[in-house]
Amino acid sequence: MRLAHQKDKTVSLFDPQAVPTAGSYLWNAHTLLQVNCQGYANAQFLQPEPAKYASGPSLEATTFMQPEQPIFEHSPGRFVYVKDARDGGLFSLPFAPSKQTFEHFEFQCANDAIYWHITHRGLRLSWQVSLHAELAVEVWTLTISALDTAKQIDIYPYFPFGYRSWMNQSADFDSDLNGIICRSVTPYQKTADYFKQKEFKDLSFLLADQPPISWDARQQAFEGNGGLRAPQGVMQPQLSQSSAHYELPTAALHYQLSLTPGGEKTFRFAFGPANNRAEIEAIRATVFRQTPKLAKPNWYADQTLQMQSNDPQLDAFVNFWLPRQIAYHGDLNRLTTDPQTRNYLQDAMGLCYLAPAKARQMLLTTLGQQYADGALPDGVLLHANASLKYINQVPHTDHAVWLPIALQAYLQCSNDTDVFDLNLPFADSSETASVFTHCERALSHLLAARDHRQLSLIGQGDWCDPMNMVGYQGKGVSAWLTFATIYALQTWLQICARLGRTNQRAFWQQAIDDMTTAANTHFWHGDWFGRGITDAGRLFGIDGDEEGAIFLNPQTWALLSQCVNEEQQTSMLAAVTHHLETPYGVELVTPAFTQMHEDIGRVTQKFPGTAENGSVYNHAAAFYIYALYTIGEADHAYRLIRKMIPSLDEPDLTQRGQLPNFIPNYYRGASRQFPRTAGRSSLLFNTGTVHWLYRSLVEGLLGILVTANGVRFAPQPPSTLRHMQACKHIAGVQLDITIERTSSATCQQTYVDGVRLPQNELSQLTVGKQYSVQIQLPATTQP
Ligand code: CEZ
Repeated sequence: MRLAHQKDKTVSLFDPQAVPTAGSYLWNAHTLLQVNCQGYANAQFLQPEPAKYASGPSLEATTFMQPEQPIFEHSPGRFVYVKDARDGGLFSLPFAPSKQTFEHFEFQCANDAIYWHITHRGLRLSWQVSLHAELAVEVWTLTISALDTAKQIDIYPYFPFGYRSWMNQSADFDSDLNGIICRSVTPYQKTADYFKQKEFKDLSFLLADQPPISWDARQQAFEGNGGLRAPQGVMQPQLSQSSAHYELPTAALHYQLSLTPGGEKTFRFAFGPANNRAEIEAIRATVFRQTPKLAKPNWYADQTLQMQSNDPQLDAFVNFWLPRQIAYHGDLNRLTTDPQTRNYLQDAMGLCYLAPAKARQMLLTTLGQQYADGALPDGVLLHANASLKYINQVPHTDHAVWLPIALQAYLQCSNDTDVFDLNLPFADSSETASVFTHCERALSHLLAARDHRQLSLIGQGDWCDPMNMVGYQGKGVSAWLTFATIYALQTWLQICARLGRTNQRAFWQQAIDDMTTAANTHFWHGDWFGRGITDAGRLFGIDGDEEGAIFLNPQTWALLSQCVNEEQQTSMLAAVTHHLETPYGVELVTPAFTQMHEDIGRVTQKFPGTAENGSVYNHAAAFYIYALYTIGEADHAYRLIRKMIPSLDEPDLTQRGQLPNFIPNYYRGASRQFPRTAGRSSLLFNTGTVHWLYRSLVEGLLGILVTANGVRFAPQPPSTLRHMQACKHIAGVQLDITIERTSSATCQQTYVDGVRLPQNELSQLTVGKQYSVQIQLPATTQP
């Protein structure tokens, strides 16, 4: 049997031991639940800062979401022990903690639920979870049926709360609520924090729809000396009914059932946080209704690109999981209340293709927090009490780059030119100015941060957050940022042309020309561009550097900003393919750094092959894919898209450790230095990758280029593709596109409703109309 398969917007895995890290995620407006196939779970909710209601066995530092989170024996999870009363045989659902081999196992990921379907010891069991539509509550359902023989079984739902607080933690069974309630106090020391934390949901609960025959709320009483594979509690006829008094709290319930052959029994449980007991009562009343309102993440099914090609795995990912991941970013802002400005703008860019009105709001929110001197803040505050945290306390130089890029996508998807006339405030003055003026100020501010050579200063970091010591003394410059600034200005000029506002054109063009010359003079070295010049004047990221000899980003953005001649382009592409491409995509830098370089910074201290230190950092790989389409490298771009999406085939799946239901922020790189781990997924689905991939598919693969006059079609399918169909809503119209290669075409021919389009351009779109577009491309010599 295959290890995994996908159909009807679901992906399934059939062996938890082969890919133990495979998982999925569900969310509602303020809650995220990540669960892996073994049953380990990580849930967070916004109150409005992110918090947990179940934790690991030691108190965690508060931090942002981490890649490759380790799982250990007592990691939080949602489990059920099942004991055969006849012979005492014990196993656990969905796999951990007992980790037995099942006769049949299926872990199935869908949009609004995660399911396990298991057959074992004459029983059919299904374990499934959804989030409540509005509340931070997980709704779990267990269905057990006996196959051919009657069964006497004991079942023990087991939901550990973990170590909640060193100040105060306890748990007890509440027979009126019919559940275990865990109380704790989020640790604090400053008096002022008391008033902020009063409203915190410091209670956690496990509620059941039917009364158990026994229970345990004390971890140690339940586990005893048996360990989690065979806890002492389940070995006894009854659980000990112990409460936890400043002891590790847990929630274990016990039921007994007799099933006749074919007989079936269903239980429902609710798990989540609350501020007080009355709130739990109300939750109980809603959740145990006949049909509770469950969250159905909106992935904008009616707006999203739908394609059918000869690559069903790609279609399945693009038609559902990809827009779902974009939608997640738009709904939860990566579980922060101060998303990095660059992230927020790119999240808005992705949403332009699915929900332009929402993207518009995000763009305006950002501009409303701009300073009057043009600077964009390091993070966008999404809540009245939000503050800049973690990385947002470090000034970064690149935020303005993303503004015209996101605005251009917005304009293409909406045709809303009026937005540029809207008046908005600034964060630090009573002045208001139009969106257009806000943008010009942001770009002027970006340009002001250049050195005497016209190269962009890097300060304490650009796109690469941890590249914090190249320019902290005020002199170091970034090649990536220089090219990105040129590209941002070019994009802005295109927007200005579309708006018919060309008075400043000469000024911006001069900056573009000066910077292009400067970048070529100072950054080009051998066959590719260096990454930057340090405070001490060292050009790094060049051939001959023992570590960090070639970086992807400067090459990508030099291509995007058209700063290269043909010869440079050829040598750069060859260098990237040769040095950076792996079976899992293109690495960000190679060789990965193995020691601290004090003139580069913190990035060199990350473990080689992880994150920005030489992983296949998908965000940057997606920039590269997009750039490849801008220079007509269709096959090359397609090859890298395919490497970015995990496949269903065993070696790839087990090496990445992830199903094709999201794109992680990175796959381990440093493939020459650490081949064993190369390709391993970070499992973190917060990433700007998805937005750039989506844009690459719409503008590159399908070649839907919205212009001031209409749409120009310039598809770039790979040469292996003979025929494909796609439907996309964009700029207020529906495009049903057929692309096919035929030997009768010598150049691209585009027909709309049977009439050939001059220059492959459809002008004067009628909003609300559906267009049938047939595109014929010359046949290729390849298979
Ligand atoms: O965070 C991302 C940032 O969210 O890293 C990208 C950057 O462009 C994104 O805005 C590249 O640096 O070490 C750090 O501080 C890093 O900044 C990481 O936290 C990194 C992680 O991968 C989290 O997604």
